Amino acid sequence: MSATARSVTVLCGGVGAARFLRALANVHRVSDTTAVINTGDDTVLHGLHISPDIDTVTYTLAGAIDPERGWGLRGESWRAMEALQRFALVKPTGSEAAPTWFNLGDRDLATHLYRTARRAEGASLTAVTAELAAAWGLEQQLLPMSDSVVSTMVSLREEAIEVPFQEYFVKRGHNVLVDALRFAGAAEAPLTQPARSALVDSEVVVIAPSNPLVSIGPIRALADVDDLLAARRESVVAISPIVGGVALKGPADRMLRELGHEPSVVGVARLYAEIASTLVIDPVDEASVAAIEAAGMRALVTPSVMSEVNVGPELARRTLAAARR
Ligand code: FO1
Repeated sequence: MSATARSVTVLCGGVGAARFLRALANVHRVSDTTAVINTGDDTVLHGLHISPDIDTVTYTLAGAIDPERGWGLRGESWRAMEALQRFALVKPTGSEAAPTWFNLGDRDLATHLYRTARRAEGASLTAVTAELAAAWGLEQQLLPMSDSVVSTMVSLREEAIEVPFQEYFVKRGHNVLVDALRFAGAAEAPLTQPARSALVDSEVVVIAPSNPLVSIGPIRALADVDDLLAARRESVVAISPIVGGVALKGPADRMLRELGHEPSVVGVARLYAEIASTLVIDPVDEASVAAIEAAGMRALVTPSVMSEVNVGPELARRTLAAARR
């Protein structure tokens, strides 16, 4: 499947993007929907290739996500993780074996086993992601942003070290001050051909309500992406993940502040003004419309908190309409 004049492409992080794609399925053909998904969060643990944002999107669209956590599978068991605890006492100092700070459910492990085995056979991440989506019966085209390794690295102020994203987010509970971000490998990582086609040929591009710095940032750091989006800016619409100065999920508000951005819809508009024409904001932020326009974007005011009943499909419908105006 390739992008067509009727298709919609969504730039995605994890939970917020997954919920938007689920809502979009009510108002747009799923077979004409492409998700280009951040892989800067990917990690290797136990020798397994784990792609958290791809899996969050896949499980959510399949109706299999754990709704409270927003990651992993619903009704999951944790026998493998419990069994790993046995080795904690015998593990030599300095060994990285059997980490238990990153929780992999028993059935979720099957996804990582399959991805890792297929990668070892030489399959690209794009191919494996499509196979996993097909296994869950999905019709959307799910694409990793690149087949090359890109790693989001986070500089921690107090410890004065740089760590891979999951060591910041999960190991430290994103509870520490951040100094800087780096997307290692991004400058040399090409967009895949299907991802490029999705960005160039689709009718509409939506930037999902994901963290602009660590979810959308790695996608934008790939060569050409900002230029491709800027060239079609009129049909690119972003949905703010910040509502009333607070992140819908995760540490985006704190991270924006710590990295010198305003943790508000206006701060989000300043980050996206060069690549998107419209910012979708919740009525809570209506007073910021003039400031968003001053930052160079139109504002579309519509309820955007998708955990509230019936909000998602109307948000999706109005977002598409804004891109087509
Ligand atoms: N997030 C956590 O806060 N703790 C975990 O133990 C954890 C495990 C995990 C396993 C598989 C997976 O696909 C995601 C997982 N996540 C976990 C979520 C994930 O690491 C983050 O939410 C994203 O990387 C941020 O987008």
